[in-house]
Amino acid sequence: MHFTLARALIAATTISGLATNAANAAPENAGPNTPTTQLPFQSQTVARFDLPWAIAVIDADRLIVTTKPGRMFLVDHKGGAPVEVSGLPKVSHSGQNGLLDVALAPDFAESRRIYFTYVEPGDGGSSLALARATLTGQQGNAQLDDLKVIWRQMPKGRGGQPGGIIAFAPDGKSLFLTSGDRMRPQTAQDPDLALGKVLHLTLDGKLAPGNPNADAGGVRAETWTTGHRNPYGLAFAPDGRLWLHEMGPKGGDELNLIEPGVNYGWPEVSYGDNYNGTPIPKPSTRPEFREPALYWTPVIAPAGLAFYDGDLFPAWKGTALIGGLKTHTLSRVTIKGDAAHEDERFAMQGRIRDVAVAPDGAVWVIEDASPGRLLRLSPR
Ligand SMILES: [Ca+2]
Repeated sequence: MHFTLARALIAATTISGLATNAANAAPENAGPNTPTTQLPFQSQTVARFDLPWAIAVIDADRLIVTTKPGRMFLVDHKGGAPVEVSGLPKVSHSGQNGLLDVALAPDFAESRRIYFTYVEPGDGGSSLALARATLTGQQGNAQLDDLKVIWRQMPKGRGGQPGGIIAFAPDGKSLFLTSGDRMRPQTAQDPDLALGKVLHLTLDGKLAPGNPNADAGGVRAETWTTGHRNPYGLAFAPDGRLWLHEMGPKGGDELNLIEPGVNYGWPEVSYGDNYNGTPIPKPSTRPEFREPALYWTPVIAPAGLAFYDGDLFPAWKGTALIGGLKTHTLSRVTIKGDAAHEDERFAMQGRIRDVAVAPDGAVWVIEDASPGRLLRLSPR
């Protein structure tokens, strides 16, 4: 009992230490976590797609699925086969590029508006684009109307790692968008390029008021945070704070608490090394860059991020669900203050590309494969 008390006192001291020096707290490496095959859920395969990329939940039964080659589908898991949505723009599909994220507008119930991202072809290569459209049609027939590209990354160029994740502010009045470095690492530190950044925009894709450099104009004004490599996860926690994960190079995948004006260090620092084996300075050597809350070496290749707020898995309440492309897993991460801990990692037998939580508490995931499964997870 005394031992427990002593441990509790040490823990309390450590936590207060973290609170006073959050930016420089040494993060935990979750890389050694071992996947469990003792799954607390059953997986129902609802549909299969060619390279599905993102899912957006409409209600307990219906969701939208994008595929990287450029198609979009409506799924009703109590209805028939998926219905293809027509009216999509031409996308540049190659490697990691293609049709990317999809998200319901905050007022979707009334407006039927959706937002989506894709890699747009054009002179000089391709670039990330954010579009908005109205989803119309009945069962068996769906299309996008009033399609408008509301934000474009310029200039166009080459390379994968596009980012492209959309997260709406909790008040529904603005949005956050991740952009990857397109495999040109130094761009992530260039304040005039919308690469390797989190951007904060209005619902019309314009500069959102209150940004840290709102008076600077151009990309600088749109930028919320700097120094990201390839973020495929962005979501608000139940307490209203914004979290992002991003893929590292050889090692050093990161989970980051996103705060305005902060520089997260890529490519100057990383817990990983370059693919050719040359080392990258570690974050502790450059205190001007924010440490991740958690990192993974070896990597999981994180994709998809959703905070569980349902009732079907009571033990998961408030925790983050993260897919692992490389590890074929679904991770569950608990966040306490500014620290994060990977509680468990479920073996999924597939490259998990996105994860979402439905209003009935079921968890939906998709698999990066052709065909790739759309799975509904519910308690055993
Ligand atoms: Ca970093």
